[in-house]
Order: sequence, then C-alpha cells, then structure tokens
Amino acid sequence: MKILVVDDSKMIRQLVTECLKEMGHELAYAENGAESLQYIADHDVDLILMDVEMPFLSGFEATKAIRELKKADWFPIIFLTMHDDDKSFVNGILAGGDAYLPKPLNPTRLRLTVIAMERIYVMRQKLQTTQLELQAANSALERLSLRDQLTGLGNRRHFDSNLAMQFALSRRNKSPLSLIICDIDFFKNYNDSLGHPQGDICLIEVAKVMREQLERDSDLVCRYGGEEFVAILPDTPLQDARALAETIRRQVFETNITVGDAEARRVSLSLGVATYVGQYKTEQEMLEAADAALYKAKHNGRNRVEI
Ligand code: GH3
Ligand code: MG
Ligand code: MG
Ligand code: MG
Ligand code: MG
Repeated sequence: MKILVVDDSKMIRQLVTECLKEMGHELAYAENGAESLQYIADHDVDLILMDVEMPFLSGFEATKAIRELKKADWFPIIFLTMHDDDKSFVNGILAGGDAYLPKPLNPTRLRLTVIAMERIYVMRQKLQTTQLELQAANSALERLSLRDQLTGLGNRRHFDSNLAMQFALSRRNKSPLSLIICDIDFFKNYNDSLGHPQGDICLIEVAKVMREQLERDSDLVCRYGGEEFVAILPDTPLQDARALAETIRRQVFETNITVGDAEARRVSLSLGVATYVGQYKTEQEMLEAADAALYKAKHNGRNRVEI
C-alpha cells in the first residue's frame, strides 16, 4: 500500500517508518494537514496515518477536507494522537477517521491496525472492481438485447422503443417522421430452392443495402421479423422517404445475391412508406399505414414502392 504519514514531528515520522519498514509498504510524508491535502490532490494513496495536533490545519480538519475532496474514493485514515480521551476519539470518528491510536505509539498495535485496515481496503477494492465488471456486462447485455444476431441491425425491441420516442419527438417538433417497411418477395421460394443458409445470406445482403442507403446518424434500420425490415427516418418528408425506398428497391434488385455454386437469383423487395405529419394519433396507426402501403405493393405486383 501507499501510506501517507502526516505528522509535524520528525521523530514520529521516523518512528512510524521504523515500525512499518518490514511490511513492504511505500511511504510518503507530509508535515501538516495542509501539506497532506496538497499531497492527496496530486497523488493516489491507500492509507493515511494522521497526527491530530499540527500547525496550519489540524488532523481532524484535514481529514474532513480529504473526505470531502475524495467523496467517491475511500481509503482508511488512522489517527495517531496524544489525546486519548473519549471525546477526542468521538471527534476523530466524526471527522471521518477509521481508527484511533494513542501516543506514545505501540509498534505492535500500529502494525496490526494497518493490517486490519488493509484487509478492509482490499476487500472494498475487489467489490468495486466486481461492480464495474457487472456494469460493463450489463451494458453489453443491454446492447445485445437490442440487436438482431444475423444481420447486426437493431431488432424488433429496438425498433419499438425508438419509434415511440421518434413519434413523440416528431409530434413535439412538428417535423415529418417517415417509416419504410419492406418485405422480401417470394422469400419462401428462395429458401425452399436454395436452402436456409443461402436465405440467411440474402437477409444479410438486404440489411447491408438498407444500412448503406440510410446513412444519417438519426436513421434507424431494424429487422422487424423474418424477412421484413423497417427504417425510421426522422425529419424526412414523404417524397424523400419514397425516393430512398425506391433506391433500396433498385439496389437490391440489381444485386444478384449468390453464394458458391448456387445459381444467382434476383431478389426483389416490396416496400411501403408512411410519413407522419400530425395525422396519426399513435405510432401504431403510423405503422399500420406503412404496413397497408406494403400490402398494396404486394398486391400491385411486388418489386415496387407504395405509399
Ligand atoms: P411474399 O412475397 O408474399 O412476401 O412471399 P414470401 O414467400 O416472402 O412470404 P412468406 O411470409 O410466406 O414467407 C417468408 C419466409 O421467410 C418464410 C421463412 O422460410 C423465411 N424466413 C423467415 N425468417 C428467416 C430467417 O431468419 N432465415 C431464413 N433463411 N429464412 C427466413
Ligand atoms: Mg503533532
Ligand atoms: Mg413477410
Ligand atoms: Mg408474406
Ligand atoms: Mg416476403
């Protein structure tokens, strides 16, 4: 441990050094409370041995200031003092100290108290590390739970919560919010004739095209389910969203998605677009409008965009 010894008496500093020298700690020194504050502002310490009566700033005052300064960071502070009465003891603990050793110093008690404090300190460090690891694991899980494994796009959950938020924002800011829903045409045939793994590759390719075409940071592309994708386009009017949907349609249709020896297959999409400009009561209504447009695209012959 890095131990800071705070005492105005050189003799005490030497005595403490002598007592602790075989325990393998690294020692640093300050000659009064003010100096100790200065030191811990610039350095990390693991434990402080603190005299009480010192010029400039007493040990109690310094301890209060240190606890205030290092609110998020605890380390033990042990008082070494001539004042061996109950009232001083109480004041020391109230000031933020953790143990209280009378002077003249008993070397064995000093060493044992340092060992006991070190135990608590190490345990606390371990708990803190575990807590940080848990937090990191939690946010990794949170991110995973919003992602579709196959395509790397956001999943249905991500879509639902983002749509609710964007709908509310759009209503509040009176800015147009567009939604594109797309569904791969005759995907069942594609799967049946080329196999599921090839079908999966097709899904990945379509996801890639959508992500490439919708590149604003505010756009969100998600896999809605099986072979259906959705895109949320904030601040995008209907004509722009429709043009983007058309680009996606063309791009996918012009890409011959194939793998290995499998026969190249044209894949087409049907897309529905809806734009909220205040007319829908809920985001659900908006979603239904986009879905109805998609149905229209299917009905009108597929490989097309409808609004
Ligand atoms: P339509 O043009 O009317 O949309 O016809 P379709 O065949 O695409 O529609 P349907 O809903 O009947 O079939 C969708 C197919 O998508 C069924 C299923 O085999 C396939 N599918 C769904 N999820 C996955 C997946 O994760 N991987 C693969 N390879 N196929 C999937
Ligand atoms: Mg003193
Ligand atoms: Mg479908
Ligand atoms: Mg279908
Ligand atoms: Mg389909």
